[in-house]
Amino acid sequence: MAHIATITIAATNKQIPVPTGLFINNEFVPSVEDSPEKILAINPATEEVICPVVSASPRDIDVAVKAARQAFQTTWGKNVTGFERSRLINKLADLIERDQQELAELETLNNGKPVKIARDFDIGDTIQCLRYYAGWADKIIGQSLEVDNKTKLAFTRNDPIGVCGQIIPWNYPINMWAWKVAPALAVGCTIVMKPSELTPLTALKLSELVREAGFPPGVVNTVPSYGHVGGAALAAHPDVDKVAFTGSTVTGRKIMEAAAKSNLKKVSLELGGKSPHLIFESADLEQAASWAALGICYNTGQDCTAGSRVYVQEPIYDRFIDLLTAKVKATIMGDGFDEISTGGPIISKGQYDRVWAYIEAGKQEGAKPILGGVKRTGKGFFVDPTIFTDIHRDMKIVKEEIFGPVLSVGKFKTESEAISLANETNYGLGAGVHSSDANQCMRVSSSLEAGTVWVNQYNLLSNNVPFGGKKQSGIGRELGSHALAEYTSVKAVHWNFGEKVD
Ligand code: TXE
Repeated sequence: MAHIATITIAATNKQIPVPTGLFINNEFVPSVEDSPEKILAINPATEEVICPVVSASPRDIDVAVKAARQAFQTTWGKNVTGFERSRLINKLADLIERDQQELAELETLNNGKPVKIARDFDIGDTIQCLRYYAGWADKIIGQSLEVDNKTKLAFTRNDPIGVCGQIIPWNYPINMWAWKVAPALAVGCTIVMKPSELTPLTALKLSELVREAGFPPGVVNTVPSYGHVGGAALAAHPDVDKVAFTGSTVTGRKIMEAAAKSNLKKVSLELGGKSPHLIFESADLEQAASWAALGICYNTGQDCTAGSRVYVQEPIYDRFIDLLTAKVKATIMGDGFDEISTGGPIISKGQYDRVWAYIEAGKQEGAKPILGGVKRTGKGFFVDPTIFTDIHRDMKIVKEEIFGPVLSVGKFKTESEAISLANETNYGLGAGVHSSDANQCMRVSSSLEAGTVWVNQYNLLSNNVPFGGKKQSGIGRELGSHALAEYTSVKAVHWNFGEKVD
């Protein structure tokens, strides 16, 4: 197979060359296997195949890990200054900014999200994320600690942890790439990145930019592969020092197990959620309805912090439902190349079937669909936003992550009831509170069991603010200075400048 596919974007009639090999040591190479597996990249809006891509086997993963190890020990790791790491990461951000339109169109083709959203939000945030961590690269500092004033001093160094396996999902392919790559590069780690088999194209395109930016060979390696093949091999690899993962809780568990059974590599996991959104009677209802609609419709609900459970205080319930329904109705799930689309299709046939199984379960278990819940005909994995009322805590749609635009709305009487409904989940990723009573916002936000709480807004993140989950939503934190700790290993040096022993 040639290692470049020329892809035509029908909507713009543009041709984009996309590498389709494995990116190892700054080259796009074939698999070491005689007859390698292939991944078919698909456009979820049309169900058409975009192009085949090489899928890494466990032996390919081993080659990539060796390249990353070699780079860590020679050109990167402790052999490069923070100033140089910063310069290269900034250069990469500049190149992504230069190519943002092309990257956005490729993201839309393979993921389905609207081009404008891909460019202005996903890629805009990616550029900022890289620049944020470029700023940290020359500020990785340790501590100097008093042990015994006269004869002893200890100090700490935050060493790069080493070779990092990074396994990312398909809902924000470029964004998740940046969240993982930027802090790892900033501290001096080398990377073997496995993008999702559903969305391998932009990670490969970004790899070209890594090379153009001037990173030494082996610092970033990209190995598209199926999860149970390349992902599992990476998680179990004895020479990978850390694995960072975003995806389902089920897979997160497997990754932790593989890490434990192999070399006890460090693990960070950003997993699923069933995030609650509490609307109190003093809230600005128009605003609360807008944020709640965005909470479930953004990225077609394929969002780990999707606000998929909304609980409304009884006196305002009817009015809120009317406002919410109107806002959700205004969302248009369409082809991402169509200017009027505010959301795209579901990523794949598998995920589409999964979302529909939940909608059917909701109906069967007695929840009332007040919007959506009807299948479209025609091509593309489109699901219109669906709102269920008359829900009960034991229903599947209330308990499990759906990962589609499917919202459950319930009622509560008191603040304490709202908090206990919100926390009634194994997950703990995000939560929202809407109220104009500041004391109530403070009380409720401190009682919510979630890694992120939004007050009078929802789903907005910032590269300098940590993000991650409690309970079964994950381990560790991404973004902010917290992410640096995920990629470093603290070394304590005890120094004796006076004490003698006999
Ligand atoms: O996820 P997987 P799937 C949730 C969401 C969704 C469900 C299933 O609820 O409906 O997961 O989606 C790689 N060892 N989220 O099946 O399997 C895989 O190749 C190592 C939440 O797509 O977790 C991909 O790169 N890696 C979420 C990545 O894991 C493995 C985002 C994610 O796939 C592997 C996506 C294995 N054994 C789904 N098996 C979020 N938190 O944002 C798979 N992978």
